[in-house]
Amino acid sequence: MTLITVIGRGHSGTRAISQTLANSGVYMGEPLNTSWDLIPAGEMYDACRIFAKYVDWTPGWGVSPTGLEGRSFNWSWKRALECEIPEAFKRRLFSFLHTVLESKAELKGWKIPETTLCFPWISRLFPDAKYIFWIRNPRDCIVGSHVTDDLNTFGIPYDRIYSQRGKRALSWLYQYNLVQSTPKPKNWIEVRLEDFVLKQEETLKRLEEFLGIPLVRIPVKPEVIGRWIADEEATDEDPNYFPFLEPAMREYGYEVPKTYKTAFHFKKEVNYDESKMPAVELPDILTFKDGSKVTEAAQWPARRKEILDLLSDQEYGFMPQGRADVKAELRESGSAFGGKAIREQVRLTLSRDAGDGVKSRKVDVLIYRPAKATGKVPAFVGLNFYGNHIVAKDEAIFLPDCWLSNSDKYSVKNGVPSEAGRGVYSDGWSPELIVDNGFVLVTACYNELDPDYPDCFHNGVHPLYQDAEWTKPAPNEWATIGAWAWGLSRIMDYLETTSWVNPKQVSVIGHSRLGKTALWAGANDERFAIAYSVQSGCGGAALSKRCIGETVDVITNAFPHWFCQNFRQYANAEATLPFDQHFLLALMAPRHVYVSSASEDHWADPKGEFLALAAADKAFNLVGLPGLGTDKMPEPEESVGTSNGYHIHSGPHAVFAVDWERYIAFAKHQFGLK
Ligand code: GTR
Repeated sequence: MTLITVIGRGHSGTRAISQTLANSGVYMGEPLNTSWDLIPAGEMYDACRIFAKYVDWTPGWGVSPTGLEGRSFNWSWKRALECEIPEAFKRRLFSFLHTVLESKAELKGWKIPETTLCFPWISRLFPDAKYIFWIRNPRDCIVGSHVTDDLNTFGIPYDRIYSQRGKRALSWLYQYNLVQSTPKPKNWIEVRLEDFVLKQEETLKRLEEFLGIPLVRIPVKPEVIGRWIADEEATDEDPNYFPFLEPAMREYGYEVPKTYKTAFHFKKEVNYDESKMPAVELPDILTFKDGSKVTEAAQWPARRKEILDLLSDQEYGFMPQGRADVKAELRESGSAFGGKAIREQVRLTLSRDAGDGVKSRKVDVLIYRPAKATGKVPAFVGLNFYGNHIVAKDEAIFLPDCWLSNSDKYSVKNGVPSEAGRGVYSDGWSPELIVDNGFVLVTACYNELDPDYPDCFHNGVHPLYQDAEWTKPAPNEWATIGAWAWGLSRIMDYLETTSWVNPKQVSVIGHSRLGKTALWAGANDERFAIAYSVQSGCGGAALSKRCIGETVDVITNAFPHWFCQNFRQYANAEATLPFDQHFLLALMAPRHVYVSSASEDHWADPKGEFLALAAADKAFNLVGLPGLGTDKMPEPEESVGTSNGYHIHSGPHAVFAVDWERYIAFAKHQFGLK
């Protein structure tokens, strides 16, 4: 029996060799489509996604115009090459190939373009097969669309690139690199489509020798070669050449252009002009799904649940079900701020068994609590961007060891933090002010919970809820904002066990994307007494339907991992949103919510943030609270509100001590503290 495997990225012209094989008496399985592909391919795709869970990748540091520097092509297949092939993979692959595998034919084989997405395991499972590696000039491959264009579809992370063809080219490169990084099977031949078409006789002779069978000559069309030359759809943003293809092209003897143009940048025009704003009609917080009206406080829990389910389903994804174990270990403690505070550094280990063994993730939490406090005191809990050491100039704080993005301001180079970052954002966290006012500050770096880049949900806390069969998120499964918010709740689990936090007086707070996170944490976890949104903007406090500043389209393209997939359907279709962000703020009723904006932060649409909070009053009023109590936006530096609060500082997208003074005053007021 001879088994023949054709491998080659989609659009390599593998149809030509499959047809040749099929016409030469090789059984290729069934049913086959017109490209001689085995169908349906669902099981094969899922098999590829299981392989992808064994691929490691770190994002690059920014985008450069050439598309080379700053970009990461560093996928690592070490784990995939060394691990035992998972049963879940084998089951899916064998089920996809069953007609071929069960056939008694003397000559059989298959062609699956997606083989190049899991080649190391295919070659290990079929070491004796004859492998035909089909190559084609990548410039021709990327002119047309293919199911593998966006590697994310198959669970493989990559540097964001907005160009469609850029995505395709990266996918080409990935598949090529993966094949190159795999030990070659003993029966291996490489064939260029160009040679098959232009030098058919010579090429088929080589193939006949390799396979040991005669092959029929099928008609070939020379015009399929160099089709990029007539490519009229090429633009600067979607060209048919990318410089990162060069090494592979040289290796296979394809000519590399001397000059080329690429435009990687995503220049999306956003609107800041209210006169150009679409008409905004806000869905009513107090109307049930079935159209009936919510008229009394007793109905609020039911309506609240409907809203929470709606936002889970359509925007942030549902939080996972089932408890995770939280273990706390005190790593360090000492005195800080001249004896006014006790500093504690606690490592939380979050663990869970999703059905295939316990997985865990650690989170290093920094705590400052008032030294003179007797009994349990209120607390602020919030995630930080660059590590706990940025919060205070305190030598004792451990530098973070999680993934970090590069930043000059926070002194992170090539992902490594440095001493110079200590206390860089102490104004924005104001730990001493917090402690002086009798509050505890609790913080951790958000990347510990889920590194802030699109990784197809393989890292961070998501795997705690994925078993060996998990292949891809459902369209309404939790995403990265969900993971961060979930982590805040786990920190809350820990705080409830301490002797020094009053669990009824814990506020959750966050800036920008972490402000979105704080609101979502408060919405899901009713233990948080107050949620503070600081310049959270689109997907946070700001109304999406206004389309001022950042929009659903922009945010879901730039940060596809923050929201669940369902949210993307509202990109450029905000009018069809069955909710807006006032629903999110309303979820804090009957508790409290505080929104703060910045006058120069047009990207976050300060007015849209204020209007959402004002519109949420309906829910608070229903349960007998005054809420914000005004729909007149205050001037900068003026605070408004009663049971909810709002202020806008004059200045940029940032947090200052003067903001903290207001947050603290608001919490004291709500908690009846002096
Ligand atoms: C921006 C993003 C905003 C905001 C901000 C931040 O790039 O567009 O939604 O969240 O990042 O988190 O600093």
